Amino acid sequence: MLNRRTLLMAGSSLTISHPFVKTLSVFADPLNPPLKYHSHDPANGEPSLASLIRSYITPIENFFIRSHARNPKINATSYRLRVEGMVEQPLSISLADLKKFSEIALVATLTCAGNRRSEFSKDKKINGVPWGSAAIGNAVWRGVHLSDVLNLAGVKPGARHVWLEGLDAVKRDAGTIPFGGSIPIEKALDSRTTGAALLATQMNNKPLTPDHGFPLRAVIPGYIGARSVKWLGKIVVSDRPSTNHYLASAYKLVQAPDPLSWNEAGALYRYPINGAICVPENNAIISAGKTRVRGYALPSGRADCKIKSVLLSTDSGRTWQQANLEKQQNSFCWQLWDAQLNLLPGTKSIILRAEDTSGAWMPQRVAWNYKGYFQNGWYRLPVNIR
Ligand SMILES: Nc1nc2c(c(=O)[nH]1)N[C@H]1C(S)=C(S)[C@@H](COP(=O)(O)O)O[C@H]1N2
Ligand SMILES: [Mo]
Repeated sequence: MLNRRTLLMAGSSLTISHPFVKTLSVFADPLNPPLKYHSHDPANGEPSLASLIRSYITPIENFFIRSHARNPKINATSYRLRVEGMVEQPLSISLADLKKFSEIALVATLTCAGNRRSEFSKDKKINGVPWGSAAIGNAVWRGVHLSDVLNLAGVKPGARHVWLEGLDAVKRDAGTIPFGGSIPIEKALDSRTTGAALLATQMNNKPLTPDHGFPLRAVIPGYIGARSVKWLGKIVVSDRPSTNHYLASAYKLVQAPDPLSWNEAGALYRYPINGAICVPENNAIISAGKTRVRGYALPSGRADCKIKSVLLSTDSGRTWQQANLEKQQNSFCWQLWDAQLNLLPGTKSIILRAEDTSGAWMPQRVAWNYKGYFQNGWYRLPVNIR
């Protein structure tokens, strides 16, 4: 079978011969290169930085994929979402039933807690997908409010957390477990802010693709990507956080992988401010003079929080220049920016730091952590100025 993924596995520059088309280059569009895959089974890929920031809304082909297991095969007709636990009335909801709830569309950025992980490896090696800075994307999500579904089921007093469980089977120890996690009940019941939790059937006005969670996924604006469970099969309302590995142990900031460290550390939910320089590329050879620099910044994932300023330095942080912020600005969404810098011969790097309206800054340095999460330190782009 010839598709993008098998082609990628076979190598990057395949040409196909055909009697009528002399030679057809498969990757004819240099403006739209496919994702760079860190692994194929499961699928983990990120776009090039240059293609990442071509538009405010990230096209599906440019949207990173982070999966812990193979895509489950789901029959949309027999598919049911189960809602159980501390509810008055457990529910079993088909895709047709979902259409009876009011339809909501919202724009939200999804980012992996491991975005920029590879920068930690300069200090000490880290296991896990070696993400660059493109494990992030901004999409239009369409679906229904999680709160509407929970209110129909009737949340019992004393409920504190809402567990979300996928239909995938992740290999762990001798067997398999579903990918899952939970969010606080307050986030799950939010229906007023643009940060309201969504059960999404569509991404950029198309049905979800299998890689992004067909037929239904959670989208939890402002939270690490791991809380936006794909291939959602079950929702459990509970008085305690999920016992799923991906809430109880993984996705925590620890220095060592021992049980005490895991238990002492809190689960990660909201993501911090972050940002990256996407153009020019790493180690680019650039002529001295004016150069356009572009990238993204992400405000902390809290309501009403936006990027306030993006600052760039070409002299190791002694002086800073403001970047222009593009017009489209929404909380829970990234901010694209650009700047015209005057690069002098001998400039070694361009440094970025950003500030948001909650007062958060990207810190100068982030301490190494065992899983390599939340790398949001000043972004340093090495350049060669000729
Ligand atoms: N069921 C399931 N949901 C999942 C995952 C997964 O492996 N299985 N990965 C999570 C992680 S870690 C991230 S960052 C996002 C990535 O979403 P995307 O692949 O659509 O970009 O999905 C989350 N939801
Ligand atoms: Mo992630």
